[in-house]
Amino acid sequence: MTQTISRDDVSSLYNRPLLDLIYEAASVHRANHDAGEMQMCTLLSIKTGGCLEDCKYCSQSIHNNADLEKEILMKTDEVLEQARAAKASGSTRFCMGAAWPRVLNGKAFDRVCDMVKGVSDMGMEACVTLGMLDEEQAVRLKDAGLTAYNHNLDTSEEYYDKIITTRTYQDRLDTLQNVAKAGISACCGGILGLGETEDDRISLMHTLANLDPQPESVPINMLVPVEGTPMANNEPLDIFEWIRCIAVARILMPKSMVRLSAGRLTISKEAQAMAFMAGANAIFTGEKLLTTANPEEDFDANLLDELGIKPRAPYKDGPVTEQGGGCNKPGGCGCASNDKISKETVAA
Ligand code: SAM
Ligand code: DTB
Ligand code: SF4
Repeated sequence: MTQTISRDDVSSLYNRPLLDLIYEAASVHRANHDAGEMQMCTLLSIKTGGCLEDCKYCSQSIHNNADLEKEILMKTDEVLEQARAAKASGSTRFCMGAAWPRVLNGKAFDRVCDMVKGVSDMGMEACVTLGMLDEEQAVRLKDAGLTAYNHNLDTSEEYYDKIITTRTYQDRLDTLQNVAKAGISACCGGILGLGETEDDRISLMHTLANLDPQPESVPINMLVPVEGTPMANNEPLDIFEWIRCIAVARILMPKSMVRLSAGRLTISKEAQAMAFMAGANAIFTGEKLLTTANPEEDFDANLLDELGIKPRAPYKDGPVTEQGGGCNKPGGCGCASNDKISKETVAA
């Protein structure tokens, strides 16, 4: 059971001078993780476009007018080929996304379970993001070898209906609960730059930090403005506000992986380095996210090299740090693997 964190405490934390915040976040990072390691994840859109939800930022919604080629669910073999390529280029987590509002039982879901099994059997951490699901479906994914289920809250509860009207905040929380009940780790975060206020960002951080268990990983997406969506011309968010959120996430969720997700393509290497200092310890690599571009592999390899950061091994390889962190059990316990943990690692 996580301890409740008050909204006022999150607000005071958020409003601390930026450099103090980064200093504290860096200390929390170092106490809970190996700050010299970065988790490398690769994304693949396994079913693209045609989504019935009306998320105002998304290229894949039928309610928007993005110039996007729709694609039916990929074949398992094709997906596993891409997973193998991602592994060969140093990625340890493979995240498969489908533009579905929710999971429906049937052949398509059976196929996704096969993909999860295939990725897991390859020794990679498998993650999927398939929209809402029930507990039974979550159990099937777990049995197939799923490491984590990505389901974002996206923004604050207060701002949510300005962004999405076809499902509620509570729908999202219910799916997260089904994921937790099935014993799967949650990857849950949000998007910055949707036109939300500072209060909304505080509220999002407050909700994320009070999830029980806390998410195994917290993707921090910066809006990628997509032509044809209502958010195409949003004012870019101040980069220090992005870094502030990363630091707050690190302090409030010390054991979670904090992942720089969408939006890195337009963020300078200096700002990304500052985000790593503030506790971010995972990135999506590869030239494409789901439907939009990501930095080239060389850019990331050079950046990590310049900063002296090494790619981290998958949880499946056993403990990855002496200090723990990155546990793949719901809520994280400081261990790095289910059955290869030592008592010392858990206690650390
Ligand atoms: N349909 C599923 C869902 O929404 O849960 C999974 C796929 S959805 C594309 C995964 C996440 O990507 C969203 O929750 C959102 O946080 C992020 N995302 C989508 N489009 C984005 C954009 N243009 N900029 C930043 N983040 C975006
Ligand atoms: C998450 O929070 N961000 C990733 C992953 N989870 C699935 C997706 C980012 C998508 C960015 C827009 C696109 O490429 O379509
Ligand atoms: Fe559909 Fe997910 Fe895009 Fe929303 S974010 S429109 S649910 S694919």
